[in-house]
Amino acid sequence: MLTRSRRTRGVAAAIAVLALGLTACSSDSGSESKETSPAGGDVTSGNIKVGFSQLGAESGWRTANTESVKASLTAENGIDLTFSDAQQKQENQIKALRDFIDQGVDVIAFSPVVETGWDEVLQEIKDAEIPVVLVDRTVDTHVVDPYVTWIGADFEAEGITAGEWVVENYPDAKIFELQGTLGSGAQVDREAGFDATVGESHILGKASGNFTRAEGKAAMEAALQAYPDMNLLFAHNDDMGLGAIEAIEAAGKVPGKDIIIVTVDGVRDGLQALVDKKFNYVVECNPVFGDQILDAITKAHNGEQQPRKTIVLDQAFDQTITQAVVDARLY
Ligand code: GYE
Repeated sequence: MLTRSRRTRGVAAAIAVLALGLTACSSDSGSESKETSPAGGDVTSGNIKVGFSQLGAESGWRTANTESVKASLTAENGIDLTFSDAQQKQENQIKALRDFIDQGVDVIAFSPVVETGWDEVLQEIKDAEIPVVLVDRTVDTHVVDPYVTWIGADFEAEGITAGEWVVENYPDAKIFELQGTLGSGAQVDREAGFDATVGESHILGKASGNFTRAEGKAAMEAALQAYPDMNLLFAHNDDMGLGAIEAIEAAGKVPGKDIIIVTVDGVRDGLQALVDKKFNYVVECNPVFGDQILDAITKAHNGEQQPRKTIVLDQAFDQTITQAVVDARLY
């Protein structure tokens, strides 16, 4: 039997993100980095040793999430952090997790790039009796109780919210869907929620843009050729939608008019595109939940009870958004 962590749509279960304030962090070169104390020395005694495997740096969302994690998992907050960036490669992530086991960290936190393929390493972590805090994306594994708690967004609800807006405003839409990284929780669930809401018959075609601007642009260029009737794009994140704008303009069409654009995330550049009337609707996915990750890690280390899942609350924006809202955005 597969055990799969499914999210409920219940807003009652949702806990709003209260974490505020980002600090600037130098971007990671892609490999492991040891966070040090302000004085520059390694932080050790008394702190909780945490290995955090981030899946990559593919999007504005991911950059903001990494900044939030690094701002919260500090020596001052009782954490000795080893941070590792897997550059969207599962094999890099599995290697980082094995390194964390070898280092004897107290808690492992990670955001899995795709849902499957974790059975072996999760079992190894379990055998080493290291608690796992799952961040953002989800896993699909045979391992029983693979993690203590999961914190992330309700991706299926995000897809449904996007789909409901389309059904209400463009009931006859001919849709092209730019998918995120294939097999990731964010792709699988956003697509399921959206497709079920708008109805498969409205979807002309789909292709993955791997959650990046460059691949989103390339996939959109091909789609504009393949589906000349397309009049609405649903992109699984802002970055791919922003890449698509370039492809649409290069093809002599007007984004936001000839092709209506609906995206997920709500990073500053995405919301700016909404103010500029190039995007039409953006479903938020809030990446700033480092404080909740800190709380979950501390509780996991102390063996305290905590909810099995915490859903980060999202909202949605249309073109009535003001420049002031965009300017006040934290990420
Ligand atoms: O929407 C996208 C990022 O997993 C929620 O990953 C995250 C997604 C986010 O690349 O921009």
